[in-house]
Amino acid sequence: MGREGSGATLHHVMVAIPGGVFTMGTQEPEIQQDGEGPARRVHINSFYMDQYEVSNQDFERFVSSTGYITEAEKFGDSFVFEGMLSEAVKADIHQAVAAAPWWLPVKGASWKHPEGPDSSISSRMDHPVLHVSWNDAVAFCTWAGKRLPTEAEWEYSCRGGLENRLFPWGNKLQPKGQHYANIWQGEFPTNNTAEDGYKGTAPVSAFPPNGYGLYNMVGNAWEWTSDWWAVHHSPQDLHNPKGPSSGTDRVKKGGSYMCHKSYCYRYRCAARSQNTPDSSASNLGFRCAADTPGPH
Ligand SMILES: [Ca+2]
Ligand SMILES: [Ca+2]
Repeated sequence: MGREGSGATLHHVMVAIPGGVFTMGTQEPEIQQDGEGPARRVHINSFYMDQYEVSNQDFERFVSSTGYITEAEKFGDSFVFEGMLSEAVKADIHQAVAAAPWWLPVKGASWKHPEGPDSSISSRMDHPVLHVSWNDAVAFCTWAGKRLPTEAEWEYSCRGGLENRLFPWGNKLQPKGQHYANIWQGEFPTNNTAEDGYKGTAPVSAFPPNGYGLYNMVGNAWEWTSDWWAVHHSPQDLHNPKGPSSGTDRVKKGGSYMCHKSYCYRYRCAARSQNTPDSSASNLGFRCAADTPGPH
């Protein structure tokens, strides 16, 4: 574990997750409308999980070998957090999301240009890839001989062998004053003090791993899962659940560097949120799972 998977082989690193039974969701939901409850006992077969979020370097390898074009590139824009934009880019934008005015649609924003055309990933190759839609994430995982994790597999992985804890490492946000995840310190959305060391994304190998050796399950970038979104959970679906058979949105887990307890207390294992499968944004990425490790 640790940093041995640096450089071109980062995406090789998967962890064998032992099968078992765990408590999925919570009886004490912090965000009721997200369907965090009820707590239910769920059986999970053994599988493999990427140790890290998929990085820019990983995604570049995929694009250079396949010529893949992401949905954000096809649409010509993607959502970027206002606090990360240059004045020049901001001056050009006249619409925002009414309920979340800090999200701006930026022309030319994509995985290669996370804050628009005047930005680049060259100093962030080991950071999580952003601006990838659910469809893009599926394309990457398929190419790598892998697949997206189900929500249940993701949450089981997040918990790292601990039962009924808020975070992958326990119930205390900062044991011994140490930062365990890349989230937001300060006042959202106006003042990001970056006490954890990162105003935006961090390298995918930053911060201590959880009990399964997985990094940044909460915080850094949100992560897509394979499930359709619903807030009511079937009491029958307790063995390797795959979620509803249809829907309009896909489940994302873990929160991001933009999450603060005051408005987005979603950097908890039981927390969940959703986006349409063609959505992309400057805080949303993914990691892959597999029944056996992928060939790449
Ligand atoms: Ca941070
Ligand atoms: Ca994450």
